[in-house]
Amino acid sequence: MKLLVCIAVLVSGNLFAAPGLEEGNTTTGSGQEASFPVGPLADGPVVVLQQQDAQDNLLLNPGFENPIDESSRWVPVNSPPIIFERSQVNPHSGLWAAIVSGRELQWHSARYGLLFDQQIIDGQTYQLEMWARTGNPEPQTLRLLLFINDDRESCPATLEPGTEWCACFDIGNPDIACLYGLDAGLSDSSTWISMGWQGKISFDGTPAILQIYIDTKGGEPLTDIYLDDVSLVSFGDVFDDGFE
Ligand SMILES: [Ca+2]
Repeated sequence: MKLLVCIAVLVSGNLFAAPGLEEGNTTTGSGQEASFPVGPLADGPVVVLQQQDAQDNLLLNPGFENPIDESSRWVPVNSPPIIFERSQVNPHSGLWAAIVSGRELQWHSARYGLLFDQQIIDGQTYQLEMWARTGNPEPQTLRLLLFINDDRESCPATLEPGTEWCACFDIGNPDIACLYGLDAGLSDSSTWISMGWQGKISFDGTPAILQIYIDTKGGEPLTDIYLDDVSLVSFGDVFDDGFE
């Protein structure tokens, strides 16, 4: 079993050795959720993972306490008009949060590119959490999303447990990418909410884009989005535990 696991890791690792794995080339206007078909709800069993199995947070500058500079894995989509910067207005923790402003469409946000550091291994289990709030006093729904552009051209028949919906659409050239709704919650300008998901991240072929982000459900008003305390931890290949 050890040998099999090692082979799986090596093969998966090669996914990220290919050239052209550029993050952030999603400057397309076709990604509005309003026109998405909504896939089936996941109804499988939920695997409850123990925190002590988790490794450290894989994400850089997760609380935005350091400047957003050229080393940042966050990509503002689209910029302009999107502005992604730090803010000291009511952070969730520490002195700083991040703010996405200038949104003109629902899908306008800042996305964390997970391919930069080659940390996601195909088929392994991860736990994701983001804290967020809106910039408006009236409550609005925020959505936690996983965006994958690989060889898949339609939603999987069975969604990973905990995934609320899937939508695949043409991002141009033509090229089909899929968006997965991981969590959602009501927020307003004074209410930070935690959105999270845990499950297996899998690819069909080599992913060209692998991003996590938060946007708003519905249209106007297109509120600013504040982000803070983002984490992604790996649980590895949980189904091999205890069999080695
Ligand atoms: Ca912070």
